Amino acid sequence: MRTRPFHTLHTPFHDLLAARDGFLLTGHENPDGDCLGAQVALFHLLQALGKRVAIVNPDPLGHPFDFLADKAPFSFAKADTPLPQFEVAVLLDCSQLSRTGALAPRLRASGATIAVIDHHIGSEKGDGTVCYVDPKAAATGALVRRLYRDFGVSLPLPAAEGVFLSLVMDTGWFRYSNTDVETLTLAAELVGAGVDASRIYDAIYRRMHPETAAMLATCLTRHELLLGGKLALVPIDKVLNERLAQIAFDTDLVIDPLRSLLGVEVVAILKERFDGTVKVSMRAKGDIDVQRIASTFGGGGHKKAAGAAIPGGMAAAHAALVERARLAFAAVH
Ligand SMILES: [Mn+2]
Repeated sequence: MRTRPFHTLHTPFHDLLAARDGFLLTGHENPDGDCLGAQVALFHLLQALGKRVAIVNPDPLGHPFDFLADKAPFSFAKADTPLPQFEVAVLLDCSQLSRTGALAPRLRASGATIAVIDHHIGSEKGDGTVCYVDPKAAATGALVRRLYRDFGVSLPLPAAEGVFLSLVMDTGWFRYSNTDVETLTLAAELVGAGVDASRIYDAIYRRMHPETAAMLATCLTRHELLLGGKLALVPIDKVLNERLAQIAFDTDLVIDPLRSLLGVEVVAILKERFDGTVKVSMRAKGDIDVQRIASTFGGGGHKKAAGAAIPGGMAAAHAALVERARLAFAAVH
């Protein structure tokens, strides 16, 4: 018989980690830094607990997160490659199998237990049968850090770097309102454990494609101030969107200058795909809850950062979004 790792907190999630073996860690398509950083950290925790574990994402590690390749073995699922043997699939930073793209039907058909570790609102109502969800946590990586404590395992450096990446990505390097005592205490502890903050910053932000400045100018030129200047909206048509994708342009670059403007309360970036789907990402300042706006389109996220996919092309998505935002402002003001 296997000896079970000792853990101090007995939730169904902790018991699952202790009792089962063969974990497949995955996350949403186009994984962000929180998702990937949390995967690195959970990978090393499960290894320390003596478990078989693999990270298999719907997409390969893209720029700028390719620097994580030497911190954990990342793989991604091509349509016909077999998945490693697993009993438990853990979704990180999301809670719906549909977010895992082409992996979703394979995970569903596997019969494996679906577990969720996430900090999005309502994630306990997703596809996970065993969940570790705390919407008050600034990042999914912070939840994985708590698991290390609960199991009495100390963080190896790659895991500390993963948690740090999660924290800085989801707090905007400690500028957003989710920056709290836990995040700052944790950051200090991680730097104490050897994390080089400036190296991580440089890896993410100092290796951009040379066309990035010109593309940023193009995107900013297209911004519209609507609803009395409260909504800043940037429509990115499919041709421009394709070009941005080719240079791995981070549309978050467009958000900050617009969110800085006096009077702007919501920034919305609308990215049109060739199939007519428009991906909307919203950031708020002040009292507006963009998660609520996103949820009216079937999307989700957090109060100050949320997204959704709207079918039907740019003109329809633009009109629908402005109308929902108008209603949201009317409800607050
Ligand atoms: Mn996150």
